[in-house]
This record gives sequence, structure tokens and C-alpha cells, in this order.
Amino acid sequence: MSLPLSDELIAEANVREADALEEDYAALGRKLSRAGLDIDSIKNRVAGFSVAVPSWGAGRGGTRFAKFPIPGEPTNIHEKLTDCAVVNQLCRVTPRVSPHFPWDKVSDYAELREEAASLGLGFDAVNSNTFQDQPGQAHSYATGSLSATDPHVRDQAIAHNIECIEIGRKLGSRDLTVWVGDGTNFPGQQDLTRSLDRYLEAAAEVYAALPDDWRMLLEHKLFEPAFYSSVISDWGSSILAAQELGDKAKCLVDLGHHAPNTNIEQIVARLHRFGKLGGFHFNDSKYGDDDLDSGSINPHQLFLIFNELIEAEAHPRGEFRPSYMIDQSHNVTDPIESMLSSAEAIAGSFAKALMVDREALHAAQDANDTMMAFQALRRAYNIDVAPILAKARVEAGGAIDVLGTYRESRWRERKAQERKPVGLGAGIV
Ligand SMILES: [Mn+2]
Repeated sequence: MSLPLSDELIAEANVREADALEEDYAALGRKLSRAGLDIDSIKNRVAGFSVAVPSWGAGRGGTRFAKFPIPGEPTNIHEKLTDCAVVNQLCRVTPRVSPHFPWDKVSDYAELREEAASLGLGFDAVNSNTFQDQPGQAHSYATGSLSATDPHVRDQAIAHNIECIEIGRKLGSRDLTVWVGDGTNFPGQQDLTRSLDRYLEAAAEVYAALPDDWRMLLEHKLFEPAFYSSVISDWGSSILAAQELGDKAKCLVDLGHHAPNTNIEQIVARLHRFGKLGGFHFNDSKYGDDDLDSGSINPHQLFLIFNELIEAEAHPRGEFRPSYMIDQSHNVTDPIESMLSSAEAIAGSFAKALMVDREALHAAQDANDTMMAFQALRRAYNIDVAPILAKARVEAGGAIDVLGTYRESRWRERKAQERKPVGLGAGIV
């Protein structure tokens, strides 16, 4: 394996932080032990936790208005993989990359898989793209893809999704994530029922091409690019579609794809209750699908979501194999720094949720003791889990201070000398 950053750089940075970490970890360990919690067991669970990063997250994103690239951004899948390897080398929480096609197309996928493995990375869910046209494409997705009125467009969208499955097999993926931008901008533009019929019929053809051990993850989104109606707009449409398609179809929850203030943790519980919770796209939002960094706006919501995920894991209803991915648009930061910060926020919420006294919580719930039930959650939420995360990282070869060590590596400055500028390109990712 040849990792992008030097081991010496990380080791030297860790030496400077090691004493303080030991002190903080020991103090937290004593505090947790008074509450009946063993810090090493929690640290070991955290060490087993992972979340995928999207290949497109390695580059700067944008808004509908503009994108402001930075020097040294990755310009192709190979450079994106290298940047994702930097993230994982430092944080040790993101060992898989979720590719997107056709953006990440190459001629030899076996070679790409080997290249990723040499960087300590594997591949996660494959993402299809029928929300924009590609040069030379026979039919346009301007008025829809899997739900298009024109059968040729639907066939093209089906063929693209099946091609993504074929590529994913070569990369070692086991999930196909399908998000369609299909919908309308005007009342009356499409028949709300018949457009769903067309989607279901086309999605069934994609579903039929899934290998036995694969899943099809349906990602819903309330609005954008369609601003009046979306075909798969919410978790209700998503679970109905997944139920109609079959066992291998599951729902994927992107945290930004809901109306503001929606109780997403309850959606998690609902989807799990019916064995349809397939995965997550982590990000944060203030207004809509802002694709801000995970935990930057509402870290409490992220904790409550993980609280439901831990409950779900403890009370499985069929399979519990949620596919976790960071799905953010890094418009104003170095994407590597955003992914490092987000991976820490996500793993931290997982760690906090592990520390909820579930016995006390359930007893308080059964006794209708509202305040004590709330306090069971609040106590865990208030714990500073940073020493646990840092300890898990350093034991896996990562950095205690991920951002500090990254800055010290001068990775972006060095890449700015080597990589060609990405250009202005499209805004939205
Ligand atoms: Mn998403």
C-alpha cells in the first residue's frame, strides 16, 4: 500500500499531542466508568464504524449561481481517490468511496479497484446519473428519466442504471443508489399518478438486473430540480416504491431532502420498522437541501438520528445494513477539510448514541417519566467524545489532530503545483 501522506508526518504530529490525549482519555474513562460505561468498549465500537465519502465530494461544489474552484483540486477520478485516501489516512473512518457515473468513468475498472486498494480504499454504493445530459447522449432527460413519457428516454435511463450495476460489480460494490430529478415545475404539467406508474415500471427493470446480493437504494427528495412536484418526493413515496419493487429495494435518507424541521429521526424509526432502511446521505441544512457539512448546523439532530440507528441495530427487523455516505457540497472550504470535520461529527454522534443508558431510557419511557427519558438522551449528548475518537484514530494509524496535521502536510499547496486548474464549470453538484 502506498498512502499519500508520509507516516512520519502523522507520527511526529501525534507525538506532540499524545500526552494530552492520554490524560483526557483517562479522565473521560473515569467519568464514564462512574456511569457504568467502559470507555475501551465504546472506543472499539467507534473503531469499527465507517462512513463512505463520495468521489464528487473531493472537489469544490457550488450553488445554482456559481462555483469557486481552488488551486490543487482533483481533476479526475484518480486524483479524487488520492484525496479521499488523504482523508481516510488522517481520520480512519472513511475507507470507502462512492463513485458516480458517468462522472467517474474509466476504461479499466479492475485497474481502478486495484488503484483504490493500493490507497487503502474500497468502493461503496454506485450512483447513477439521469438528472443531466451527457455529450453525445441519444435522448434528453430534460423532461424526465425513469418516469419520462417517451419510452426511448426511459429505456436509456434503465440501460444507464444497469450499466452502473455492471461497473459496480467490477468495483466490488453491492448497492446501486438511484436518485432521479424527475418531476414538474407547473401544476398540470404531468399526471401525478401516471408519472409514478412509469417510474415504477422502469425501476422494476433496473431491479430485475440486480445481482442476488445487491440492493437498490431509492433516494427521495422533496424538491429541486422540480419545484412543483417530484416523482419520489418523500419517504412515503420511497417506501411504497421500495415495497412494490421487492426485498432488495430499500430507502435512502438524505438529511437535506425534507421540508424544514421534519422529524427525520422518526422517519428512520419508521423505515426500520418495515425493514426498508437502506442508507443515509449525511449533510446538514438550514433552509433546504443546502448540503452543508454534517453537524455544522444541527448536531443535536444528527445525534437523535444515531440514537434511532442504535435502537434499530439493537432491535433488528430483518437485515440492518445501512449504507452511510457523506453527501455534501463543499462550496467555501477545502473539500478534504470538510470531509475530515464531517467524518468526526458523524462518528462523534455515533459514539454519543452508543452511550445512551438504554435501560434507563426504556424504563423512563414505560413509566411515562418524560423528564428522565429526556435526560437519558441529554446525558449522552453532553459527553465530549473527542478523546474517544482521537484514541480510535491514532490506534488505527490516523492523526490525533486531523485538521492540524492536514494543514501541516501542505497537501493542497503541493497539489496546486502539480494539478491543472479545474476551470469554472457548472455550479451545482
Ligand atoms: Mn444525496
